[in-house]
Amino acid sequence: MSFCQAQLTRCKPLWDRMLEHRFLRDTRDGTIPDERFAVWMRQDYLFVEAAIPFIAALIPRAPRRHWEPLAGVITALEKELKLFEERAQAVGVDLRGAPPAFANHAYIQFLMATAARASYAEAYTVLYAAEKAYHDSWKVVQAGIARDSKWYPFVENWAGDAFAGYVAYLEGELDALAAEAGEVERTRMAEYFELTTKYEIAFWEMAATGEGWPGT
Ligand code: MP5
Repeated sequence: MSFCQAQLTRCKPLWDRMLEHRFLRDTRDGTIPDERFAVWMRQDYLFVEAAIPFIAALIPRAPRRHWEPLAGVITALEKELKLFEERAQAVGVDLRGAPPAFANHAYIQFLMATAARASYAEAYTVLYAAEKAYHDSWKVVQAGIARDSKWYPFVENWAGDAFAGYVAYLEGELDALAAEAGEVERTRMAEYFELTTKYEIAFWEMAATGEGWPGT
């Protein structure tokens, strides 16, 4: 079994928890309150912005064949920020209206620490897990959301065919990196996959419960 398939099988209980999250269900069913969705918009805008330096930091350590695709990821992220800005304008949300929530702050720090300290294959594992998580999560939403929902452009972005192709590409490349890695590094890659999945769950939970910091 390939590395990615092995991780998705091993982490299936966690992955299913993510896909069954009430934030996704309520968005799919059209019952999500606008203010709840706005929390996710504000927070994910900050996350996507932070993903740009994460990707940029990987380029100098990437194999030559990854330079152009990673540069393309940065272009796609800039386009995504514009999608957030367009939707925010349309529904009257201030994308700079709140600082990063606890889970978002932690996830962003995790990205930065991974870029700085982990091996390239480990960092690429985080990239794959986060992109695969979003593709699968928005597929859940796509299965029931009204085509004329004001949130549909987000569904199209992550659940669409272009993104599916990108995730499939990442999967093939990560499998190749895992095949070249030694046993110790492969074990760490598996840990990064699981940790990223947990951050994704924490992110949906934050979107569903609010932007505050625990205990404050
Ligand atoms: C992604 C995202 C997908 N936007 N937010 C979280 C919390 N996880 C994953 O990444 P991208 O780079 O926006 O496609």
